[in-house]
Amino acid sequence: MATVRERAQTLTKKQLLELYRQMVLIRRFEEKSAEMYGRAKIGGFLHLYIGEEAVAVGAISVLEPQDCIVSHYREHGHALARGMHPNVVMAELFGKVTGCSRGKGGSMHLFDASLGFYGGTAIVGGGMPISVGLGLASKMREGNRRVTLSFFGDAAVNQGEFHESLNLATLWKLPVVFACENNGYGMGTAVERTFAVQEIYRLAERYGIPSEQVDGMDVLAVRDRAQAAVARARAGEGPSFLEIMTYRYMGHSMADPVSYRHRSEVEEWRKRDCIDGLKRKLLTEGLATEADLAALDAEVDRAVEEAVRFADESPFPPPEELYADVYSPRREDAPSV
Ligand SMILES: Cc1ncc(C[n+]2csc(CCOP(=O)(O)OP(=O)(O)O)c2C)c(N)n1
Ligand SMILES: [Mg+2]
Repeated sequence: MATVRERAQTLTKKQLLELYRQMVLIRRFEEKSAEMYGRAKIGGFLHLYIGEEAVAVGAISVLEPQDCIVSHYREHGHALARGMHPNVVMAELFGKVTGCSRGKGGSMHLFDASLGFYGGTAIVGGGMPISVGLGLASKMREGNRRVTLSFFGDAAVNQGEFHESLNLATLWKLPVVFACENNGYGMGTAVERTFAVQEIYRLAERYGIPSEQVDGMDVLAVRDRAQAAVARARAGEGPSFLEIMTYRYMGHSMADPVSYRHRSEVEEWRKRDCIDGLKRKLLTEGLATEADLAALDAEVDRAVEEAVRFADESPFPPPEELYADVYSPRREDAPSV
């Protein structure tokens, strides 16, 4: 097994600590969001990413500023890893006007085109065709300079869009990296109970897409495989498919009593926790000290507290904003039937 030092040959100490900081930020942010939900500061649905941090952080760490990300409704971690400010994310969860969608999107609709962050969508599988569109635009206008990283859950694979998107992305050799976050469940239904073929990446192989399974609890493994996939896309070699094996420690949403799995299963996965794992490796290989990591932990705690203060003190959108940014075609533009 390669050491962190060998695997991360191209990473500086600063970069390794940044991967750690981002994973801790997502973890603390999500824990605080759960607390704020309990205090009714956040309404509607809330889907937490706790346990899956290495996926977002590892994969997004290889993107360039011009690249695009398309995510699903469990997307706070992707937005934070892309550099969306925690204040802005928390404000959106609180429904405040200082949020990225001016408080009218909420948890499932984080969006910021200036970061190349194209949602946040509540529709399972709905992001994949958008990724293909972004990929087509990049190919036609920019010679594949802009790569799209498309995140979706295991359950999205059973949607029609999955097949349509993979087909067109291969046919047109688009610069899209499909990142399937296989966390073992679609709501309360285990993957074993829904898939005829258990290894999801094999489905993508049928479309001629280079596909592989990746350890989603190891941020460096995710980064490594994402790097290869992004390089292929940028070189005009077309899409790749990563089945990233991960696990959510919490329920599907805050409303989920999690009666479909045993606690011992969660405990087993926690033994391979991505933050603990990186921390252990950094310390044992002398790449960081306890003090380095404690300083980052404290910095993150302050940032999350500040995000809550910012969100709490921000105003709700004013009533006159109700119809702002609502798309409605004018009657004369509507197609005649
Ligand atoms: C088209 C569509 N069908 C059904 C739902 C209801 N639904 C919400 S989440 C979910 C499960 C998705 O699981 P997965 O894609 O594995 O993502 P995870 O929650 O595990 O991250 C379903 C079926 C939906 N939002 N959209
Ligand atoms: Mg899932």
